[in-house]
Amino acid sequence: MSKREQGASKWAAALLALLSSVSYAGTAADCPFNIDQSAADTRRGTTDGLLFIRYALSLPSASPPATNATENPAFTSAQIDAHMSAHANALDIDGDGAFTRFDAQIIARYLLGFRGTALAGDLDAPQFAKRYGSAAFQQYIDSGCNSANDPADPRMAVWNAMNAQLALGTSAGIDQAKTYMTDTAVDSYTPALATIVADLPAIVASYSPIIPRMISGDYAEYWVSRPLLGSGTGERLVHIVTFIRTLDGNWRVDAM
Ligand SMILES: [Ca+2]
Ligand SMILES: [Ca+2]
Repeated sequence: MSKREQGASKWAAALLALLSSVSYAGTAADCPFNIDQSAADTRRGTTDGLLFIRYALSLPSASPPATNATENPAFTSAQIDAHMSAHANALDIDGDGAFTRFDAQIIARYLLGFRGTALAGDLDAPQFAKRYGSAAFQQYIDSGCNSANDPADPRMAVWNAMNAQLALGTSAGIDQAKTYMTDTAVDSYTPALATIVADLPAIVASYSPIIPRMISGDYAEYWVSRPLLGSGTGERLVHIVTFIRTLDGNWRVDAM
């Protein structure tokens, strides 16, 4: 094996190790779907699925017809509440930060055997959903509802990649950063970026992380703040960064 081949082989081994470290180990059986805590750990749409929907609608868990339909008539509302609290992250199927009737609906459908586009093909993704669509929901559940496996927010990934280039403080970096912008943004910001190229590392370092404000279809707005120059009291200016999903399917910064 040549030196170059040895290098490539080491690189491939390192890549494999990295990929296996972020693997989606787990199965749907790891999802905390046995909400009625039946002894047999059975997960049924007509019992557990119904209880998830009742919980999301704030209906009393332990009143009929839920009790009549459950496999474990002895459960209490307190047990349901404890289960929901203990598994809040895993049960947030769309990853919008809360357990809502949307999550309940997907869980109930899954437990009733809906797969593929039948799982969510007729539903719009909630505003702040990190996971979109039937395939993403099914993969999340099939792999054990482990939110630690969540992919990065695609808009944050674009923002961070663009800023990593701007932070180089070079015109080559600016050119690379433009690949993360819409044509409109490139037209708007190219002249300004050229005049502040040397200051870019400090400017980028002063930004806060971005926070989602509104996501709707192919348009998204995030908050970002930066220190107010000359403020002795730590005042910060808040800006809105807008993203557009362009025709190639990639999110790009449109205004900042
Ligand atoms: Ca059950
Ligand atoms: Ca949710």
